[in-house]
Amino acid sequence: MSNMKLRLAIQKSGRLHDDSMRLLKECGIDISNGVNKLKSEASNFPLEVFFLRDDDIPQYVEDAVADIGFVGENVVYEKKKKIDVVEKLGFGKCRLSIAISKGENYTSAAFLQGKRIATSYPVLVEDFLKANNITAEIHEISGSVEIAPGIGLADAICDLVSSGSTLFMNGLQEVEPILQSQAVLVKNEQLSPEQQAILDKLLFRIQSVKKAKN
Ligand code: PRT
Ligand code: ZN
Repeated sequence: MSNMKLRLAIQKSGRLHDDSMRLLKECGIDISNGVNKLKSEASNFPLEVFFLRDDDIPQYVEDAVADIGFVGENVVYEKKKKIDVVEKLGFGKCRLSIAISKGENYTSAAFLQGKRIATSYPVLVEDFLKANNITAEIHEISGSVEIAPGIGLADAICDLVSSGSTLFMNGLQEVEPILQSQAVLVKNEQLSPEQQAILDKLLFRIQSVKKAKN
């Protein structure tokens, strides 16, 4: 028997962490999750888990520092790394949407022509604008995007939405979802047959867990 382990990258802390750990547990995989640990090994499955910032996961998987990762589709498609999306995981559901001030009237994407849009997702917003033949100014900001219109920094924002209450509390209305997102399993494009065999076992368990929930 080989002692090869598949290396999985998951979010260290944040919205996807607990659900990622729970999914592994439901797959019958035991991982000790020491606080402040960078990595951990499963005791009963050939898996090593790396705890990382979600934004870094696509790069680590492309570079084969990790073989697979659990990460939001929003991050996968924003980063445009050469990795494969293998399986939807059913948690971390949200949408990336354009939002504008409550009083304003949005009838189509043409509303955005010549406007300033604040976002942490410049690549996905640019794709959306191009697809709609619109020219607008994108202001990339890393957090608290929803306050941008209120302080005069932007005419519109593009941010993740789940319940909608953040938008509501900031006097904004969601007008255009541009991407539906959830956590997915991604993999490096060049797994060895041995690594792929371990992944297939993991996928079989993940699919069983998903089926049991339906
Ligand atoms: O530290 P690290 O870089 O790893 O974490 P992070 O702060 O970048 O990400 P984190 O933990 O906030 O989110 C991780 C992932 O969770 C995202 O990339 C999405 O794939 C997913 N996800 C699901 C969400 C949400 N739902 C969500 N609602 N990520 C963020 N939000 C934020 C949103 O940005 C806005 O500020 O929640 C607010 C809106 O929520 P509602 O319910 O008020 O609409
Ligand atoms: Zn992040």
